[in-house]
Amino acid sequence: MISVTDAEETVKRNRTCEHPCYSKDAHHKYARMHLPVAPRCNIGCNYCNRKYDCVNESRPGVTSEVLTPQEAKEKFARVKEKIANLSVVGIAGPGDALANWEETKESIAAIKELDPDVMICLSTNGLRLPELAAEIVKLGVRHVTVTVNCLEAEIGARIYRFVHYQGQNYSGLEGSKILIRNQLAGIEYLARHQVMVKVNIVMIKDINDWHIPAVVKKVKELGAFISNIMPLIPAPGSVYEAFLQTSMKDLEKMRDKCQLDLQQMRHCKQCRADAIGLLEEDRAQEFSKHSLTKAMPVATTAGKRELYQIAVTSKHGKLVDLHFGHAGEFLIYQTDGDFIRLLKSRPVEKYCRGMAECDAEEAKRQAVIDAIGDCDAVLTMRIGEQAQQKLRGKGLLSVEACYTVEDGLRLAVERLRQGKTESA
Ligand code: CLF
Ligand code: SF4
Repeated sequence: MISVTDAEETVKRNRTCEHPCYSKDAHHKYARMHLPVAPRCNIGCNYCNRKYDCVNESRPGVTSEVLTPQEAKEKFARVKEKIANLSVVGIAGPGDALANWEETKESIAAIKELDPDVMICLSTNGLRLPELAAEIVKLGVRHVTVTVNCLEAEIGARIYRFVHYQGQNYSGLEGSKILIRNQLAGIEYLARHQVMVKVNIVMIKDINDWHIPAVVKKVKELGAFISNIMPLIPAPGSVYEAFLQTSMKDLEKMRDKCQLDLQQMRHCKQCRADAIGLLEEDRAQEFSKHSLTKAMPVATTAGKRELYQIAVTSKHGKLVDLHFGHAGEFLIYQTDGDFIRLLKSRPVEKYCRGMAECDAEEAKRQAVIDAIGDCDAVLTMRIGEQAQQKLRGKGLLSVEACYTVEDGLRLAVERLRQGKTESA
């Protein structure tokens, strides 16, 4: 049994208070950088569409560019120069960090060569932990995330389609058994060797939601430091594409319950495998391979891709999940459907506080419409006909969508282009 003093000592030694994901206090102060050097995966999660980043750590809807370890090293040098508070370099996909161990290992060595002090963080499904945990510890990695969705193979068989392990393909109960066994053994080993283990759990209604407290209890027993219960955001094209997205209310309830056993991460941004910067300010675009060779389009002249300004209603900046009238702020993006850049957030006074009051809030509605009058379109979950008409009068297109902000923005750009073609 580890004493409280020993645990505190380990936290200090590992500089966990400088890790923006492990420490809530650190997430406004310290930046992380992901190196997308791990494209392949060795299991098949039913919530995953491999056209996207690993959903165990990211939200669906974006695919990160893949770098070689050498490119990762060069990118790290560029980022380090510009972001002084960079404390962590993470490898979190786009597939599984350990399913691409050679690239992952090479990248860690390359980064350490440039900066021996930067913290290295890995995220994995845990399948290869029993064979690689000792090496991970030896490389000086002190923060590892393992996604554990269940402890029972019967549940696992409903979540994982296949497990590819040591040259063999396993499915159903057999595959899940191997995966769960390896995840738990790996967590125990890492924790015993003073690695701070974060356990991600994807909360899936009627599949594993009822079982999550047992998972948290078990991983706590094995020495996990924190758990991060994440919502299922159904990825199009995945087996679970028709499943319901986990509601934030249910998620918070589950976190409250599990908090009694283990501290809960509540500030996760489900960021991209190439995310850079503070958790709430992703600067990935600024440092992408693309940005080195192609400047952001700035003109709206013929022959160039048009750049649009779009106002988005979103609760947390991930999904288009707010009604137009319920928005207390608009996120203003600049995009050509390819490049996406968050410019600013623009606060407004909500005008709709319930059906009864809606009509009486005309002045407020007008103020909201004026506040986004410089945009080309508004992207929102729902919008009334009157508000749409008023926006049209100001030259703004209304686009309703109920998906990730990135995909919604692409759809809005398509509609804006169609509109141009139709009126030409
Ligand atoms: Fe990256 Fe993950 Fe390390 Fe953080 S992210 S590998 S632990 S450095 Fe952080 Fe992003 Fe949430 Fe991950 S906010 S998705 S928890
Ligand atoms: Fe997809 Fe990640 Fe699962 Fe692999 S571990 S199948 S990349 S969600």
